[in-house]
Amino acid sequence: MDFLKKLGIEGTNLGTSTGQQFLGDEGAETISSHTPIDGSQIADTTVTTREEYDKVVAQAQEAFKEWRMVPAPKRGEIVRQIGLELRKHKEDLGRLVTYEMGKIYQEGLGEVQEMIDICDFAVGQSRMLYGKTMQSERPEHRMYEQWQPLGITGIISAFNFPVAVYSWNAMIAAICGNVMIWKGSEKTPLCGIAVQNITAKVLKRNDLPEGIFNLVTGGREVGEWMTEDERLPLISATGSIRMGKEVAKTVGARLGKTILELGGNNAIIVSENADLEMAARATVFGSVGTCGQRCTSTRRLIVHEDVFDELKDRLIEIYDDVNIGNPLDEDTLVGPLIDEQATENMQKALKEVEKAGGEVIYGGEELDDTKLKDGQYVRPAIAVAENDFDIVQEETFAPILYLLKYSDLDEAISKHNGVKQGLSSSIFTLNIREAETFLSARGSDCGIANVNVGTSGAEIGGAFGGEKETGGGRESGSDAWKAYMRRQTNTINWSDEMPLAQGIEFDVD
Ligand code: UN1
Repeated sequence: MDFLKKLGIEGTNLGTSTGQQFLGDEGAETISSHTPIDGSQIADTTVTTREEYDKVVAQAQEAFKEWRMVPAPKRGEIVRQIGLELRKHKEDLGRLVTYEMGKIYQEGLGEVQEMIDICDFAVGQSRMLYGKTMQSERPEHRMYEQWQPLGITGIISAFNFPVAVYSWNAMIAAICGNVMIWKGSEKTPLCGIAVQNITAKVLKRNDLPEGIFNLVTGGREVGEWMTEDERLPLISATGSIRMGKEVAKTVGARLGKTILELGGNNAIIVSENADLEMAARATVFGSVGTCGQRCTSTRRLIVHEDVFDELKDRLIEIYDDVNIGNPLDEDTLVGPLIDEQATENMQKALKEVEKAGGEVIYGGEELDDTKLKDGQYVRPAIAVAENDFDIVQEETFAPILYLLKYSDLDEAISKHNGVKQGLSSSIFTLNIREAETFLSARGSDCGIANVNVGTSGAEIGGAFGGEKETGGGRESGSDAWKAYMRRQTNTINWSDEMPLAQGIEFDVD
């Protein structure tokens, strides 16, 4: 396959890299990457050994000594070149994302576009690592703060956004002066290698040292080496709440820093004052896009009783028109789930809704006729449910949309906030009082709250992340860069006296 070759993917790939070269021998333990499109094997990747891991950390520590002293705008210039390389490889990398992860090609391209966008953002940010100046209470003293890099940033990313989430972290961390160790998902190792090949080209061209952008490959064990490792002051982890709690505990025990971007249970409130057609379209993208495997996917639709039936019927109409199949085909809107386990989880969830007293009113079945060999194709499901069903309280990584009914806005907001997660949220209404209430302190409790915009598909310019069990971290735009740096407060005395703060007299003569 041409695009694999162009991205430097071979039959067996080395899964450990210090930036410009890959480590290891081809006899090492490997993991196989299978495409969810038809279950066939794409290529193998070696798993990082402990010895290789320690080599990577040592190399990263060395690189940090040099990289931290490169002026931030010059670091931005390297990220600018990475953005240009990504533009050149957009189609090939987008295709690999589709091939290895299963999202449709349009979304694969969108993911690479997010990488390009964050590169552009980071280039600008590299000239804007601003610190404040303060007025000292002492005469002829100057006070200011400056931001310094932390060191090695450990990045643990998930299968569903195998390249974009890495770059939100890596490009911002890089202009801040950090070096990276990245462990992607075991389900998408080739995406990591392809991105590593792209950044390596830029590093080589600029005579930069090994060890700025590093890659390790493996499962839980490799992740634990990172979270336990005091040489990694910051761990940014994306994944399940269960995983995030473990990361928080381990990194917290050594007083390291974390950025956690964990599960969501995102809802849209649709008021009787909504433009229902807009609400329906946003809901469908949010619930069936990426086959329901975004952390921002719309899982709950909280609909006013006056428009409940109308919206339900319209949704079923649109769902009926959605093409499910090979994500590389242009007219497909829903590709496969990542693996068999995901299909099982979906089936289990649907059974639980019925057991709790809800009703699956549309879809949910496995599509054997669409099955390309072992691809996991399912029809997205709609279920009428109650917010307090155990299964509705959980994030099932599959295209299931729970319909909930409400009669007044306070009730809708209370249902909306009545889950443990707090990532993304939205309201569809043309009524300004409802919109502003939703955005107010008594409204949505999520990190992202939108009006007449769905829950998924955030732009990179905003800070991305959520509250409660979503983990509290913020990545990507706004001032998320601050989490990758340490704040240093500086006081300079340029007088010929030694006055103390708070007017304390301490005469030593
Ligand atoms: C994720 O699912 O982990 O807002 C990230 C969105 C995308 C990112 C999702 N820009 O849906």
